[in-house]
Amino acid sequence: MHQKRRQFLLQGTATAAVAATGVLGAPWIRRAQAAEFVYKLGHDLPASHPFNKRLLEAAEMIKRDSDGRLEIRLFPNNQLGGDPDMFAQMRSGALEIFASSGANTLSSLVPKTAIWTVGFAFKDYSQVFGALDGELGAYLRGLINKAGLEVQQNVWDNGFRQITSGAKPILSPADLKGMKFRVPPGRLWISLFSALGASPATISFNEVYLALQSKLVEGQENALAIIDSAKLYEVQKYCSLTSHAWDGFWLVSNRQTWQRLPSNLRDIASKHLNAQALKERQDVAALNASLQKSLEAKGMVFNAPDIQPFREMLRKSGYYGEMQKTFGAEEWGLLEKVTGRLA
Ligand code: X2X
Repeated sequence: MHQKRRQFLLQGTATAAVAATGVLGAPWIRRAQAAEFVYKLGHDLPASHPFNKRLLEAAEMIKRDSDGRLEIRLFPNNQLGGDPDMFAQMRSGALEIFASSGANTLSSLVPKTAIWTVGFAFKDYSQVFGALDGELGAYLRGLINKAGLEVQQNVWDNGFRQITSGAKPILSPADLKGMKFRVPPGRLWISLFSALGASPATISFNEVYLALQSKLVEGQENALAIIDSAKLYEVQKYCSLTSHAWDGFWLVSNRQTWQRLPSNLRDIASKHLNAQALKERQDVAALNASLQKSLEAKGMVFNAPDIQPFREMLRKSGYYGEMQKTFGAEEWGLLEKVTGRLA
């Protein structure tokens, strides 16, 4: 149908077209320009974050290579709702693609995808992507597929997470004791910050700025690229460089929705989404390495605490043993293969 319409437009003049269809006002022009498939992609990061920028580029390339047949429309910044809402929309097919942190909403359906939240597991990016582009990633994608979802191969980077606070800097676990502390929705985030002595509350990202501003919570943790792009420095004074956990995003769709696309369009979309994910990883790593200065210029005060007491506290509280049980021997083995022994 689409092909015919294009040929028709190429061959015919406007007059001929109007005569042929018998329609005045040429509404066919608009129809001819509309994509055959319009897929929404929802996520929780600010539009200025490299995540959104690289997705926009992917969307342009997908439109170009599909001859305009597939248009991916981006909805950043929780425009479509909080993460749990978007996750439900994606499962029902109302939202075609959702960028889900495994540790966040996806783990409500596929609990083991939260494994990358394990505290102080990854030491650097080579470990992170060694695991996620390798056996652990393949294993997790298998579980996501079993749950009826399609997932793009490459994980996008959210970054190593740092702790911010309002009233006092966090220099040791003692400073976290009893502190009302925001964590993303997800049981494992609660386990981690409870084990560190804080009093964690799950709050969807779109409500974090207000929750900090109104002092509903006193602190939170996120990567520098988010602290900057979501302007959390306006409502938090201190930043402790703990890199206590790494986080990323999978692009997920419900299977029927994804398979509704003809296979050549699926291939085009996956090719560009996966290639852009690799570029985004570089952007985020570079930003996280360079943002401290500009955040300091905006008034944040940084410290780099010794992380041994934090790890020690997790060990003593039995956190790693509990995690090992939660994830199971096979998954734990795949993680430790890359990170070395954690427990
Ligand atoms: O909610 C968060 O903190 C965020 C934006 O980092 C995630 O999506 C996990």
